[in-house]
Amino acid sequence: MQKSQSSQQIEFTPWPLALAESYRERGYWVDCPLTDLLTRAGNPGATAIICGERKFSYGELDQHSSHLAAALAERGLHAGQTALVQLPNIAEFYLVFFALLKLGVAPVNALFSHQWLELGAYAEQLQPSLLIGCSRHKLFANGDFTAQLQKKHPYLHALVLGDTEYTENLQSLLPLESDTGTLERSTEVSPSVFVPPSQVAFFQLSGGSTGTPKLIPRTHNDYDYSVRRSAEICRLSPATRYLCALPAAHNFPLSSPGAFGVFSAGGCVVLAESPEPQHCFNLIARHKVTMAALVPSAVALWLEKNRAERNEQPLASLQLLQVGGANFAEAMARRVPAELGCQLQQVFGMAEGLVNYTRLDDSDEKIFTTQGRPMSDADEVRVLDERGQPVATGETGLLYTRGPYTFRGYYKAPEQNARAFDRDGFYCSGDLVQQNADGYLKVVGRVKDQINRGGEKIAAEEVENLLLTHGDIQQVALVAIPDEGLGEKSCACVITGNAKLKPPQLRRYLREKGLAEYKLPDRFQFLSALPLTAVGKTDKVALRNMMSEKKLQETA
Ligand code: OOB
Repeated sequence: MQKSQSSQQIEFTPWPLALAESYRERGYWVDCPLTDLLTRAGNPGATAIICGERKFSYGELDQHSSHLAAALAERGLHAGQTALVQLPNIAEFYLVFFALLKLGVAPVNALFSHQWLELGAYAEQLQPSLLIGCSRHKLFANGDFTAQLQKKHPYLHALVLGDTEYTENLQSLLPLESDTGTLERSTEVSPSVFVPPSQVAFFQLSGGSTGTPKLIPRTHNDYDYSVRRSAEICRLSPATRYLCALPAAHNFPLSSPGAFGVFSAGGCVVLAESPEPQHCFNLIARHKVTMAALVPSAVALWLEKNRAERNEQPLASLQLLQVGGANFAEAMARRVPAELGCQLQQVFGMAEGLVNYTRLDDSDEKIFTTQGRPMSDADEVRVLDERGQPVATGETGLLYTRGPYTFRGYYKAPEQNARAFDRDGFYCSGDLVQQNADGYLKVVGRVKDQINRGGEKIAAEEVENLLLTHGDIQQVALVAIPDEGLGEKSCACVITGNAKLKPPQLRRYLREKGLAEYKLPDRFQFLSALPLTAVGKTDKVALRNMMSEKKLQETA
């Protein structure tokens, strides 16, 4: 049985042998499964997760996840399969994640804001054997979506957690704890041995710039290294109390250093439902949170709330605030230590791999004016012009990178991969950056056709393609418009023959197509023609300028 399971490996683009060997020799890859994170700090009694009124120790998390792995194995799930998981920021997110890692089933963790279009697209690509959702989400409030997916994927097992007592729901799948016989049996299952750490552990989600959302295979070795190194840079320890307020599945709160980094150091993850300031301030004060990670738009809300609190000191325990995911204005960066009384760390990362940090002992100037430098000495960064030539130090160019935790290819996407990587295997992130002489990066723009809406990424093409299926729309282009709160919002520039077409109709249309709410255009602009480039493509630069200069009468 063991043999046939290990032979079933999930497809991914491996690193070239010579590089892989050097990553091992230099100690970046240590061939440990990610599940080791739960026991690495060696204190099973310590609290790993606080979720509302519930607490889970490392021992419990380890045991619960082993039980779930065993229960799933009893249902026929095995290494080499994949799972589609969508859970909010609750302890079960990690419990399920570790159970699947132990079993060797590679999950994609969809964001809780995703709807059936996104989940359907992931299922289409992955052909998962398991679906885990939560009835708090409208997709799982009744059985329709699950039934629909099962019709397409007849071998799909489904597990939907109830809204209130999540773990109790899981217990129905798990052997009872009082049943020691079962306990022994389930702990015997240590399925992680089936998956070599050089193989895929799970899939990260790409922010995307194409029509369909892309999946990023992450191996145990590469992810474990990024987690270990990040935890080291951020000086995590058993005393760390980390507030997870961004969506738990996102690469930033998962591994930069995120919850996984905290687990590796034996600290505690305090789960927040959202970055909403009042909710977070209460959690910080109550649980003496020492560290948090936010996107810039949330920092703005925290600063505002903090000003209003005046004499209260809800953030007294907070030592470090990490900010990343989107452009962070220098003026706001300077306000973080001055007003929130904690240190700032800028983080520029991507689900595909490379993560840059300002270091804790960097000068204020560096911390306020750069997005940090690569976490690893083995990260190779090139800043190139449009002809692929290196630009001079400090000049603007496209960011290309490869390294021990930067992926080598999207899952089953050869055409996309041919465009995303150069001949040397460097991944082009689509970001325009400047690199100083000491390796620090500033993000100054992007060439990828993506809108960064407060850290949530929207692939223009995905929304455009959907709008083009509407009978009244002849042409469309989705562009970013500046927004004070979110940094950017989206504007759909539409050409239609139907003068009566209104934005609410179009938003409803997109919603009915199952598109996530954050991808619905914030504004619609009806035009008589789209500006074109010399070669006849839509000139998005010109369009963006037109929209942001508000030269046109707003129509939504
Ligand atoms: C993080 O990951 P993704 O995959 O959601 O988005 C990556 C993209 C980058 O290519 C860049 O365009 C943008 O988000 N970005 C930033 C930024 N951090 C990310 N743009 C400007 N300044 C920054 N500090 O967003 C992510 C993953 C791990 C850690 C942190 C962020």
